[in-house]
Amino acid sequence: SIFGQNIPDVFPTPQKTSYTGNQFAPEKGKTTWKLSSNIDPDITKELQGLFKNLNITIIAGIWEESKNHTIKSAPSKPEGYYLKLSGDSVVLSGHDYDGLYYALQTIKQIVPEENQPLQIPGIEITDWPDVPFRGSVEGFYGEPWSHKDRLSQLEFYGKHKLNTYIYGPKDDPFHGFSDQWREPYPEEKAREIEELVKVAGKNHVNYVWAVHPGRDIHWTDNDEDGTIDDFEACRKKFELMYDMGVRSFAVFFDDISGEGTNAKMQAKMLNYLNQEFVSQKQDVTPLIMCPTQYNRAWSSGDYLQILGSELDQDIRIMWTGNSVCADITKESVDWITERIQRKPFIWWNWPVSDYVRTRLLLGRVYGLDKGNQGSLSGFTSNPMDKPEASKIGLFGVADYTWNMKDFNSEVTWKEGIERLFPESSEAMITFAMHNSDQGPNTHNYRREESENIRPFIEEFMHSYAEDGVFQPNTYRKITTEFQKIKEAGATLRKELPNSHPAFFEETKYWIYSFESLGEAGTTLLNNLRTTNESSKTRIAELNKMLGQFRQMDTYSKLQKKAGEPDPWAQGCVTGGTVLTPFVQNLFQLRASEIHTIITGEKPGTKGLSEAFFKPITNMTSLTNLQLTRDGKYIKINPILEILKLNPGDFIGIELPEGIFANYVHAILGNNEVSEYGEIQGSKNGTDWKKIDTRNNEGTMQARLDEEDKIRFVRYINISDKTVALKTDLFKVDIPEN
Ligand code: LTM
Repeated sequence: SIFGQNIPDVFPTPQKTSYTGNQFAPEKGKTTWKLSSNIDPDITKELQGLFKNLNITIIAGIWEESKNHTIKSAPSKPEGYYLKLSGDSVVLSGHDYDGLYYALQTIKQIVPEENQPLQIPGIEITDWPDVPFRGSVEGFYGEPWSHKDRLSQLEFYGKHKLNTYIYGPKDDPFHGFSDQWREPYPEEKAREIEELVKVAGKNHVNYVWAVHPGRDIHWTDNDEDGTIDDFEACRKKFELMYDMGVRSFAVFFDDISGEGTNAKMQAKMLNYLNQEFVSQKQDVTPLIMCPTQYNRAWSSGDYLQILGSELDQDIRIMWTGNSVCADITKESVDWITERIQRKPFIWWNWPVSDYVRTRLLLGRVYGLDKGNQGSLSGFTSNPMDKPEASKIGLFGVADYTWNMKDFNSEVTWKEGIERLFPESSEAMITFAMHNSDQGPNTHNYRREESENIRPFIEEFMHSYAEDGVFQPNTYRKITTEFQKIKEAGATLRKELPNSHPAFFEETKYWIYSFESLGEAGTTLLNNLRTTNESSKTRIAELNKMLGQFRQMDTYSKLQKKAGEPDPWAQGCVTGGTVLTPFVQNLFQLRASEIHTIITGEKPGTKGLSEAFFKPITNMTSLTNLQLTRDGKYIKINPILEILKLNPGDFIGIELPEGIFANYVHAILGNNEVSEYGEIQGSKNGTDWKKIDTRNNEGTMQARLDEEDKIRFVRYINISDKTVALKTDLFKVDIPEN
């Protein structure tokens, strides 16, 4: 509340806002309209809807500074606008069409339609964006967004002053991650694109169509007409897209090898398209290209310098930062700017989750340097395959790219959720704060998760594991959080199917699972309370908890998409960084404690789901290793690619406390595997001993004595050479009791 007025905040945050301290309630009457002749009829219509039958003057239009008008003109910056609300008038002055449209979007936040009778705050805003092109690049692997999804995105972008949507889903064959890039779209898809272009235009969004020719491109001129045939094929495809209404184009060369990666030829091709297509058309915006070396970790030789010096100056070059998935620091922006001799166009790989598909990335936008103001030609975020869920992140991207200096990561994140889910924002905040981290991943890009409770959980586990005690305050804090999670899950399960069916469809198994996690945590913590209930009751309670926890596995199985080939990509994980491991670990401690008290025996294995068995490796590229439990077999899910193990590299399995391996069986490819490496076992994960295996053609197996108490089993490369292997099978047997 400012000056006692309830003025809603505007997002993205305007560059300059001042309040006059007055609030006006115009009387009913005849509205006076002073609209410039070049105003868009859609904008007129919306203004008429907002300010009808009021004794007030509405002045709106696109004014240039030179034309000495009585009102203050808009800032002379593209997309800028000036807005003034006072007792007798409302002024909207756009620097250009986009500016006027954005003035209207701001007014709609300040004077919401439902706010009747109309109260107008005294306010003056001068506003413009920091980054010229802001939005998303649909550039992920996996199922592309649907037509309906995209329409909803475009509307969202318009409202939040995002002006760019780059169309480049890896799995659209006509975009071209295959040899079909040259071909026209089938009729139905073409009609859809035409509609998208129109809707984008209405929302002041540039629909940028990207081609991805590099997997199958040849720098040859077979018809000997003096032009490389594929330059011409690409120009022709652009012509087809132009006829469908597209006016912005990009060419991607990411994730390719071979002939297509040649920087000189890429530059030649882009310049050709610039001269023979863009310049010829007059109404096409400057080209955007994604290089093959699109991040610093992958850059080598003079590739980037060649692009920098040879690409026409108006062609924009995309850049993901210091690595594939990275924060966008000022230092990394300066590094690339120098090489490509122009401001980079950022392709931010967040909240994309194609490399961690079991996770939802719903956290806040951070890691983007405020010092990048004025240093970027564009900024697009690569989102999740879940478009509705991606809007939480995109809201933050809109705020950062519009006004960096006033960007507040935490405030924006909360505000985005409150606006997107007004009916259930509290539950959604709880859900989002525990579903934000990628988990261990090949790109080593991590986001914070469960920060509100992490320190308490760490303290609790530390003192409970060490001494079997815990602080009552810590206990209460964690218990309250699990109850909150349970309730949040239940609220979202009930409300979202009606209020946000599309979001719910994308995330329902995570939501169900979140509720089960809340229940399991609550039951388990309850089990620790100090009462004199019998151990029987305690065991019944632990069994109940196990049921709740197993429910999460069931949801995960339901989430597995039919046909998804990669085991690591299947299923859903919720609270995967802090909460789920906490419940797993605490259960293990508690179960063995109670079991021992009652029977004096070692704990059984029957109740333990695969979540209690862990893959182990020291290979950073393999942090996605997953296990499956099938009765007495614990198996590493096979990896499709050939794995290269350097000297000392290992992969294996860790069993829970009190459970010991009695057999190991590995099929890893060829004889080389047993020649250069061996299977080892360990009681504690630190001291390892060779296991004498029977070896044959890459198969290695041995029976183990349970008395040896081997809880860790691994295959390790003990040679000084790199060993290539295929993980067809790596399994450990445990006793089934
Ligand atoms: O990042 C780029 C330029 N290319 C691909 C994307 O298609 C993919 O979505 C991300 C994240 O996995 N990584 C890439 O390498």
